[in-house]
Formats: sequence, structure tokens, C-alpha cells
Amino acid sequence: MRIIWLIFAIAFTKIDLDIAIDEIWINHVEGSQKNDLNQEVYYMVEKYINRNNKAERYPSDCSTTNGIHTIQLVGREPFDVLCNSTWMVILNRFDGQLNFYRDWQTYKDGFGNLSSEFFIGLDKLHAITASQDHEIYIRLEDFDGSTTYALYDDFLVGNEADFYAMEKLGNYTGDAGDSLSYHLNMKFSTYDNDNDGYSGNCAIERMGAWWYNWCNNSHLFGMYLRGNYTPEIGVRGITWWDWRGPYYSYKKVQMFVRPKTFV
Ligand SMILES: [Ca+2]
Repeated sequence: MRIIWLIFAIAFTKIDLDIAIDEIWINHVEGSQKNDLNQEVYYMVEKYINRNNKAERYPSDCSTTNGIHTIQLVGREPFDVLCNSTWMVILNRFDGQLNFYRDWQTYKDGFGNLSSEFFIGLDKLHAITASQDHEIYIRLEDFDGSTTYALYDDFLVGNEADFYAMEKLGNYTGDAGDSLSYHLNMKFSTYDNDNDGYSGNCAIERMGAWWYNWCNNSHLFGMYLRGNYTPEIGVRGITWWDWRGPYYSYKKVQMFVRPKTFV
């Protein structure tokens, strides 16, 4: 009865019961000595309740704080993010110090530093946008000090099995122009993982990474080419065609996400 009660306790505290039972089972079948099952169950309860308590210490978004802080999503280890006025910064570029011509694994994991230039990584971006409905906000700044923005009200990135496809984008508002809808439903591509809609390899030709179609109307992971650049280079800059065309590379670009429930 004691064991049954404890198993119900696990279930009612919304702990992953399947994992707990699997671990108990493995320990008993494979262990050289068969420990008392009560002890095993006590240990599992303690372990999973501690994990749950830890999860409750961290928020799951940027609604309550600014700057760098720790968040946690259900079923994942906590990780640090950069928050800015309720938005979570997922991309920050402003001085060209960080190389964005990276391979698949690096884009999956994220790179750079939260206190300088960085990309949060596709794995976290999937987890965040899949955890609840999100919107995405993009801010661009040119070398004359002008700024524009694009807001899309329903943003979702798929999982790795789906090559982190941009599965949802929602409706556009803003003054930068809509240069992202062309990439809706496209998979992510890097130079070593070509999932674009083109017979060649957009990531290599553009020297970047993106949700390439054939190939791109926007390219915020392009090369830091500092304003106007010659078409002879190819469309390799940090571009957003609907504002300053394909041959202008912006000074500062940021991408932010936020749960829709916040609004
Ligand atoms: Ca291709």
C-alpha cells in the first residue's frame, strides 16, 4: 500500500511517472543486489520532487525582468537568456565581431555571448516557441541611425527532425516591410545541411544560414558588410530587402520573441 500511495503521489505532483517507473525497473533488474523497493521509491520521489521544486524557482519567459537571467521550460534544464522589456532576445548583432558562417551543430546549440553578439540556437528556439504561442519582433538599424521593425504575431520553429522549419509566422505589422513571409514553411539550412528550395546551396552562396527558400528576401545571419556593398560580392550581407534592398547590410539587427499571452 505504501508503494502504491507513493506512486500516486508522484502522479499527482505532475512528475513524469513513466520515467520514474522505468528507472526503478532498470535498477531492480540490472542491479547486482536487489534493494528494498520502498527505498527505491522514496529515492525517486525525493529526486523528482526536488527537480520540480527547482523548476518552480525560474520563470519561463521575460515577463518579469530585464537583462540576463535564468529561465526554465518544462522538461528541460534551466538556461540563461537576455531579456529586454518583456521580450527575449534571440539574436543580437551590432558590431560584426561574431562570425555567423557556422555549421549545423553550432546553429543548433547557439553561439556567441549574451553580453555581446549571439544567436540563442535552434534547439532552444524550438523549445521556447513550442512551449506556448509566441510572436516575433525584428528590429533593424542602418548606418544613418534610422530604425525600422517587423512584428509577426504567431511564430513557431519546428524540431530538429523537421530541420527547425519556420512552421508559423502569423500576420505582419511594421515599417520594415514584410521580408520574412517568403521563408514561411522553409527548413533551416547551413553550409553543411542544405534544406533550401534551390538546386544549389544557398548557405554556401550567401555565406550565412537561414530558412532559405530560393534563396532569401531576408538574411539576418549573413555577413557583416557595413552598409552598401557591391553586388559582385553576391547577396551575402545582413539583408532585409523590403527596407534597403539586397545590397545593404545593417549596422544592428535584433530578433525577439514573447509569449502571445503577455499582450
Ligand atoms: Ca539546395
